[in-house]
Amino acid sequence: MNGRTRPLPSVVREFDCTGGTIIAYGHDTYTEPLRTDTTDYYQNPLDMDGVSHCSRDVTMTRATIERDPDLYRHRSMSNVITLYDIPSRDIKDNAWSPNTWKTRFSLNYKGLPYKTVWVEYPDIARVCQEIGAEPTSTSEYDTPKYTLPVIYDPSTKTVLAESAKIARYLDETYPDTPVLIPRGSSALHAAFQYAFAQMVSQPALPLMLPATNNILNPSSEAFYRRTRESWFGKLEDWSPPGPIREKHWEELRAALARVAGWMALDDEDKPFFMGDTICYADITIASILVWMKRVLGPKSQEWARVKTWDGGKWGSFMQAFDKYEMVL
Ligand SMILES: N[C@@H](CCC(=O)N[C@@H](CS)C(=O)NCC(=O)O)C(=O)O
Repeated sequence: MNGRTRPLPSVVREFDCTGGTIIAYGHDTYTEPLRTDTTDYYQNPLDMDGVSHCSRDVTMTRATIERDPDLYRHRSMSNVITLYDIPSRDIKDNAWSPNTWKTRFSLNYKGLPYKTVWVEYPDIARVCQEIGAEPTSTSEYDTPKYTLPVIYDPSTKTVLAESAKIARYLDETYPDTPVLIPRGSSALHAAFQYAFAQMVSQPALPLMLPATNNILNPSSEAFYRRTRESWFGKLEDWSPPGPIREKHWEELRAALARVAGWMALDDEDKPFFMGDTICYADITIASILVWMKRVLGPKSQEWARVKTWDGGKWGSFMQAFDKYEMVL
């Protein structure tokens, strides 16, 4: 074993599966030699080959568990859910994708342990077919379209694609965890998902897709550029700095203001969609916002601007998600 290592502290040892064994499918690999410059990197007990399979997440995991051990009451050594997600070349813990964050936030909010398998864009269809995940839609070429997130839950031997279906599955399968979609609100949630996608996700695309392309690994970057440019032309021309980009920001600001207005209808001060408790509609919003924060940069001027909108609502909204913003 090269590099300085030490065993995981006992609290994390119970989560060896969450301690950072990250398998990379695809053309780019994420295995990296153990870091020697910090004691915050721990030897993953599953690593027998002298290489740490990306232990970057352990620090955050350990801190989070120590802060809030109840989050992980469903822990077990081997029977954990696998979340299939798309990696990045320079986001701190890889995770950036808004749709997969819906499932990641859902799992984190429920305190269900899981491990992440990273899949590059060109490999998504093959990996989904190999593990038996259904396509989620039909592509522009009338072929089945496979997307992430996908989960595999070994305790029920279930493979499931599509973030909202996964949320419903998690609620049904783990009824003693915090509820994502309260009973009786499935229809409202579905309507909200649709409205939010049209109203907020769509105007975010020209601002966010070119920036997203820049944080992908080479094989995904080439795939993303080719597929997205077939929709609207060269990515760099989608939202160039200046009046066009300002107009896009204004559209997004107005869309989020409308959502803030909906949320204030019951009570000006309620932080979340259904009051004081997070539900899946909030997770949907947080997943778009975390994408913006991570891809534009948590310290970027653009993200700073979003946080101030609606009297600072979105900044404090995202602060409430800090403790669920982890990558296992
Ligand atoms: N409705 C799906 C959408 C999932 C989705 O579009 N995922 C993107 C990543 S953010 C994807 O896998 N795209 C594959 C591709 O573009 O080929 C869900 O919510 O799960």
